[in-house]
Amino acid sequence: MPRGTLIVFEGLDRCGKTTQTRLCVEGLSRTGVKLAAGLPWRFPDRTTPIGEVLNTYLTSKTELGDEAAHLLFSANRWEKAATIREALGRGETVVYDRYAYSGVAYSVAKGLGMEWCLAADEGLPRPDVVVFLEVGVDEARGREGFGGERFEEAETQKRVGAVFDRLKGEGWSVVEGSGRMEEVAERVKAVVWPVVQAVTGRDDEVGELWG
Ligand code: NYM
Repeated sequence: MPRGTLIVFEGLDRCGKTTQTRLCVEGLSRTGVKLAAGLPWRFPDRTTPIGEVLNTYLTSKTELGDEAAHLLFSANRWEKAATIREALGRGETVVYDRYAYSGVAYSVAKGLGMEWCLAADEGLPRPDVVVFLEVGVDEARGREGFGGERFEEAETQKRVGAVFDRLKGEGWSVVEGSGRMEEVAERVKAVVWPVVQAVTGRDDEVGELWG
């Protein structure tokens, strides 16, 4: 059976990912693409036991060392890895708000080594497309809600953005995230739709990070 497509959205805090993942799912459901239940899915998934710990960390109710935080963010993805593969295997498309790239970007921005950070997520399902919503730090910080959680301050965001720049590669589509949300959604559709069509026509296995 043809597998589903794994679509990932990445970007800085307040870049519009949450809105655009929702609009992307709505757009895909109108086209009749078979979708996993309850999309968009997101990382961190704060509903699992590990996710609850991450939530208390992100809302500054607990402290964690940088290494421990990194491994917990990664473990939060690993506890979903089988679910993702199963959905894709049933031919369902999956849309994620953040993935392993965020894990690496935020941890390397804190000073951890790139290789060490990459290792924890090695072997996770590889996205077919990474939509990176590009919004300048100055624009993001002016958006409602910026500053509510740990890391939401300009200097950290600039460092995170610099690591994302190093991660951009094959399979990434950088989409200009400023402008009206409908315009951004059209730009997203222009990069996502051809990938969904291409994957639907193939009968291959889902790949693995960091291949
Ligand atoms: N974050 C997210 C990490 O530091 N590492 C990760 O692996 C992931 C997935 O969590 N500031 C950070 C980035 C965000 C925060 O994300 C929560 P969101 O999309 O605001 O819920």
